[in-house]
Amino acid sequence: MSELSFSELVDRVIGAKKPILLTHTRPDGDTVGSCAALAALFCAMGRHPAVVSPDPIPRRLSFLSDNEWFSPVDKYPSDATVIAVDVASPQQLGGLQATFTGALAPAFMIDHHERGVAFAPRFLRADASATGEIVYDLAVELVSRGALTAIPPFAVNAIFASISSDTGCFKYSNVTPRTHRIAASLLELGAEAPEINRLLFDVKTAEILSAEGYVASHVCSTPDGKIAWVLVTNEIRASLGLLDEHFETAIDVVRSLEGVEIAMAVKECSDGKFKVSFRSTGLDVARIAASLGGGGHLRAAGCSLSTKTAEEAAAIAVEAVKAAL
Ligand SMILES: [Mn+2]
Repeated sequence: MSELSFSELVDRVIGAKKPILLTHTRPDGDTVGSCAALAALFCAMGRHPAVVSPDPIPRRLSFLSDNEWFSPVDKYPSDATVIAVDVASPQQLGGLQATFTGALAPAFMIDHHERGVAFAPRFLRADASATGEIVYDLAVELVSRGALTAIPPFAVNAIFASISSDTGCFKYSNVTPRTHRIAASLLELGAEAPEINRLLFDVKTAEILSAEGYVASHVCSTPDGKIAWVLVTNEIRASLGLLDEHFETAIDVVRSLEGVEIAMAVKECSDGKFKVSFRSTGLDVARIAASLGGGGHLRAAGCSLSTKTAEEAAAIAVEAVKAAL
């Protein structure tokens, strides 16, 4: 698959008459925020965009998705321009792969995952902290080319949300000087940063607090305390009356434990496999995840393992980490 230059990307965005934007599975603030921002840009250009997600959008992101663009569509026009946003691999389209094929196959992708797999012509900026940084560049370019008179306020907020989300509120190592410069420009454009950050990071539902409480008291670790993990099975979720989406911050709880260098969350998925997420303070976990058939970023990656139990999946992951340490 070809790699697009930035100007080719802008041409394709301007040429997209009936845009359909796709998020990745288990949608996060970057994929949802970037899609919402792009939808607002398309709308301002007189198009009628739609956003489609393979999984439900978490409630805490409803400030980005509670709008007409995210409402279900009965039938997609066969001449739609389908754009995958922040989707690193075809697997990350989940159940959408079956729908968005043939005439509806993605026309191009916009992404920042260094070890992603291109399944359509791709614009990739691996040094971008979030796909939102690319959407920001796009918005600025659309204005300078005269395709837009200004960046709509909703897009300003959605881009800010996508970047803040993927950088853990500007805390992770993926933050660059450019990330802050873009954030500064967004503030100058009126981004409601305190409220967005409060919604993304400070507000937790009772269910999420309860999930974090469970995780905090069930962290396992190697004797040296450097590798730590938590197991989240269907049985555990059912016994707590919680859903998978309530455990999204589980890995953050694990990594907050003093001395932990590699944190992992092992979660049983609906397909019976176990999804292992990795976070590290320095070790290249993208490589470890790739060796187990997954992928991701240097310090945040994941893979899916077909073991019988969560314990077996954790054991495989721990061995892979130990081998890499
Ligand atoms: Mn992202």
